Amino acid sequence: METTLIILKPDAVQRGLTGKIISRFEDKGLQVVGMKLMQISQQLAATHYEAHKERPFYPGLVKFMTSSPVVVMAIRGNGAIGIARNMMGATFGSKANPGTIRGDFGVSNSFNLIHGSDSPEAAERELKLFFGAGEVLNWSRAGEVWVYDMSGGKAE
Ligand code: D4T
Repeated sequence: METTLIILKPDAVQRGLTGKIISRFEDKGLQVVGMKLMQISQQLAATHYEAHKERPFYPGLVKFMTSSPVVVMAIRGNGAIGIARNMMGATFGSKANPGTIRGDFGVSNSFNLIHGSDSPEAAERELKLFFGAGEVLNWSRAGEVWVYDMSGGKAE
């Protein structure tokens, strides 16, 4: 099972879209194992986006991400990182396909509603940045056996 970091960005929170977006992950069958509302500090934004430090959009990106609360989520499932990225769609709503989160809920070329880790290495790093010890819970879903075929002893 993979666990990925999802951030519902300030525009998603301000536009009241968090419930709809969380429902998409739940409806898909992915498991929410961590979730909180928080305000991202300058320091945390700088660490999270350090790979983009030299990019022209970096100052605006940090300003946006620290401007208003976000919802951070840890989401788990087989292949959860790639599944979540596909559900998010292309980087900006103006280009993202209908049926994706960005494609259905946004039109901007700057505000893009959601972040998702793009690799297992990124997920591990980012989950540690946003969740402290004990904040990601290993809990059993009652309906797990109807989400995955467990007959072979592992989730398929
Ligand atoms: P994230 O990382 O937020 O899940 O988005 P993507 O993986 O789809 O996009 P990215 O890493 O290329 O960009 C990270 C972050 O920077 C913002 N951004 C990006 C921006 O404001 N202007 C730009 O031109 C680009 C390329 C949006 C997402």
